[in-house]
Amino acid sequence: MASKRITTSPYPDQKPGTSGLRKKVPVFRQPNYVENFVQAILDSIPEREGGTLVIGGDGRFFNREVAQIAIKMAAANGIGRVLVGRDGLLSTPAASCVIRKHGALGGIVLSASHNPGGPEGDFGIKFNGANGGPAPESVTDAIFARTTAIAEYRIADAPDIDLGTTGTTEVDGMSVEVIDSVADYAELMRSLFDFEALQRMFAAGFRMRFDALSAVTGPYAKAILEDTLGAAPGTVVNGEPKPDFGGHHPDPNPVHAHALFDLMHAPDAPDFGAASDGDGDRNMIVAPGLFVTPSDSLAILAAHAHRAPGYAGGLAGVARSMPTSRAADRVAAKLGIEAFETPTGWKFFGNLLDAGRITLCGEESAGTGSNHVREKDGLWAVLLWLNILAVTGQPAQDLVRAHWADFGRDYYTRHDYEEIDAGAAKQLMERLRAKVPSLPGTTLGGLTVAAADDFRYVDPVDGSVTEAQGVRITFAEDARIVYRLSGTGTAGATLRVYLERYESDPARLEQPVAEVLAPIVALARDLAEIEALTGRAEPSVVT
Ligand code: VG1
Ligand code: CO
Repeated sequence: MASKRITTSPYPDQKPGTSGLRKKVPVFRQPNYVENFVQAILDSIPEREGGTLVIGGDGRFFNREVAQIAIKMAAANGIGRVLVGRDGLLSTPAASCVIRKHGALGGIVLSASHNPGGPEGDFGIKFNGANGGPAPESVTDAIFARTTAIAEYRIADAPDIDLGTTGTTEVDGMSVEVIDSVADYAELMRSLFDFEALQRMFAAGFRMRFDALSAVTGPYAKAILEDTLGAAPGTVVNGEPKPDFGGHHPDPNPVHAHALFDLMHAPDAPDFGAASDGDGDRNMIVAPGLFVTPSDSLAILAAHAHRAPGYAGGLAGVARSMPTSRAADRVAAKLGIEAFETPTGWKFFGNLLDAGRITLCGEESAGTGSNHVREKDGLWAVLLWLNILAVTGQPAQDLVRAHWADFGRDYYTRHDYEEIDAGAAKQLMERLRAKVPSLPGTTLGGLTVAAADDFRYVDPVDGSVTEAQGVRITFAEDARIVYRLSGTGTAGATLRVYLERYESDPARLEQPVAEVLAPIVALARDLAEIEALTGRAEPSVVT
């Protein structure tokens, strides 16, 4: 074992955000940068002596190198056992599953999720605790504080381990098990879903396309959909994880997963289309000719979850992030269960899940999950959809339309202004916040403001308060605008504007989304003075 001094500590320049530390690869490759952060994580794990640590990532560029460093540092810091996915691969939900199943102290998850990879792309390191979920703010704050104070790190003087073969070896007296990345996760999925019903559905000719976007979900989707459930070979495309995701942006939305989107809108579309992101925690669902918004998907899954064995007892409650449409709330009201509204980011769901207050949760950014792990879970959402389709025998597009007929439709879109000047973004939000108190009761662009605030969350379980989570303006006409700044970007700032309008008139459920929302889009631009302050007349991404 060796102690090495950190002579120059380039980290930190910023607190890790809701999804851990995300930076450009060249930043992570600075001397001591990774080591500083990993040592700070290890220092903040209480009673780590002899405990188990899980290590794995989404396979992006630099994943293997950081996995080797983390293993050697775990050995030098008294960890008793490391479980690492083969080739250093673990999807984020699989890492959560492995942490929980094996009673680990936590896990180090290497991913920048939906951000592009490669030598000039993004990298990320996140710490998940013993419940399998992202560390709460108290822990990430402690990690951050530690990075500014440590002067040395501990690392084993040992050769790299062979990550390519499953089996157990030792590093400086610590046991390292290279595990099959898929096995524990697949077993968990089998316990939740009616695999036989799914096998019958595929045997009867059900066709689907799963686009893994050359990211981590490929091996999971192939093993479960093709090898276990009998989906036709070739169902999973871009199924080989690549360090640069084949040059793609592994973000499952109609813009970045346009190949799938186009296929599902073609005349001979398969029965169901799905995609997942870099680290496998997000999902995109497309029915033939119909994109299912993530907000609708959460609501539809909540309405039908009881059809899958894992949820046959019904749901305790549902939660959605604040910018997610209110579609899930309508389902909760009908089911007579609690509905919660949390800040953006998965860690806020953890307390509600741990306390048994909710069973399902989700975000407009294509994350959906349940109490089976403590992360959002892309493939899980796809399997729940498939289970519902198998039980109801209904085509996916009919299921969506039936849902709108029952509950009304939440027309929804998100406009992202990426890589804008950070100062301008801050100013824009400050000006909006200053306007908020005077808005209620005023009429803007023909709509009357019913309420306006900067979202403040009081955790119903532990009472902790999280301030300034986004400016939301609701209108008497059942419309809403939300503004917030991204916490996961790695260059400049990203402004996200979330726009929605509810419609319950049965004759108005099939309008073009852009048309329905056009007045609200225009109003949102004016109100925040987006062009004047950022110089952008148009968003860079519309989903
Ligand atoms: C984005 C999404 C948010 C999600 C987060 C992490 O955050 O909006 O809903 O939880 O990414 O997802 P932000 O702060 O950039 O808006 V993942 O799949 O990147 O871990
Ligand atoms: Co992700």
